[in-house]
Amino acid sequence: MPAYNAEKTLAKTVNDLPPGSVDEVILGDDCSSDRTVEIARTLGLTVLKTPRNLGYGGNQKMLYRAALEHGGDVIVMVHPDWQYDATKVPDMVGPIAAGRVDLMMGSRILSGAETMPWYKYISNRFLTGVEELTFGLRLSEYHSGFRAFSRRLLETLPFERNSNDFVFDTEVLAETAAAGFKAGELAVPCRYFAEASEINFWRSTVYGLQTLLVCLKYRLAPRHYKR
Ligand SMILES: Nc1nc2c(ncn2[C@@H]2O[C@H](COP(=O)(O)OP(=O)(O)OP(=O)(O)O)[C@@H](O)[C@H]2O)c(=O)[nH]1
Ligand SMILES: [Mg+2]
Repeated sequence: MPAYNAEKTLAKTVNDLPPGSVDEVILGDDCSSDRTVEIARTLGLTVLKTPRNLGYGGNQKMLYRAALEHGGDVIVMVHPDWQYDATKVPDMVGPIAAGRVDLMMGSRILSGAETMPWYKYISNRFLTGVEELTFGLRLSEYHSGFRAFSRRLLETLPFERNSNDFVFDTEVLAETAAAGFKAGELAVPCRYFAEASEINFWRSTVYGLQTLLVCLKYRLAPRHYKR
């Protein structure tokens, strides 16, 4: 769980994990200014802290490194903002554990995206269209904050090279496509409320433009996304 000021929603997200569905929950704290770390310790999570505020991508790099070191076979990433229905973790892990795919995406679009604000829905659909034409992973959305990876995939992708910002998530999918891994998806209901959606319009726009740049770069020179 890549966390940044998640004190209000962390416990709810952790409590949604079906008992016995995961061996370890690792929380990466990117220098939150609230009680995220205290709450995570109370909940019994493994807590890692970034040395300084690295950003969402930098936080994930630290987490995937740790998940591999700790011996994870299937590694699940879910935002601790209670936006995605974390009761679905076993359904996300299943197809990977069975060896059918190496990446699973929790799709808000497949579940109807009813609560998604209209401007997010439209930009998600547009960017996903461009990404599908570029990467061809056959996904209904490329922007989910609920993902699962096989160990093999994380060991193969050169994710350490990626951005420390939000576009990290897009680069992971570009690398997944470049390496020829198969992806699958699951309909995952989502919730929108203040604490679950704090990225402002400007940062969303920057993320959108950076995503388009990744697509362009992939078209021109896919080797950038290969190990
Ligand atoms: N390191 C870091 N992480 C952040 C920051 N802002 C948000 N995050 C993380 O990024 C996740 C996504 O941010 P949100 O504000 O939930 O984004 P959103 O508007 O819900 O975007 P969607 O989930 O795509 O609809 C959060 O759950 C945090 O884990 C930040 O400034 N720094
Ligand atoms: Mg969110």
